[in-house]
Amino acid sequence: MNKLLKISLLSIASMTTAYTAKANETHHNIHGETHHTQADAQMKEPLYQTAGVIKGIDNKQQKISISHDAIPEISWPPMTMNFIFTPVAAKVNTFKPGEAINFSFTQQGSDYILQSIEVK
Ligand SMILES: [Cu+2]
Repeated sequence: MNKLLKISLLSIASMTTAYTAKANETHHNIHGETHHTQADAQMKEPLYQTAGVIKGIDNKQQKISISHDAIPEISWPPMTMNFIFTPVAAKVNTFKPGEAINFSFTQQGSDYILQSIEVK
């Protein structure tokens, strides 16, 4: 009886360990997946580099409005438009409207994702 109890406690312990290991694995998978997706997106989606002036920053929507120069690669004239700044949010928060910037972005569906931003 005592032995049986020990065995069942042991199996609970190993189940817990297995569960923890699985949770860690999942956690790593999530991270791996994220990196993989980003790397994939960067390989699949071309990165466009241009310059512009910040018109506004909407922290709630994670969008930055930029009046950008023409982008010949995609036949864009100069215009003011929104970019999603989620991947570089920490950096965007140090900028202010009116600042001249160099920046890069990728397109994902109908969204334009800011990938880098620097003061000119
Ligand atoms: Cu545009």
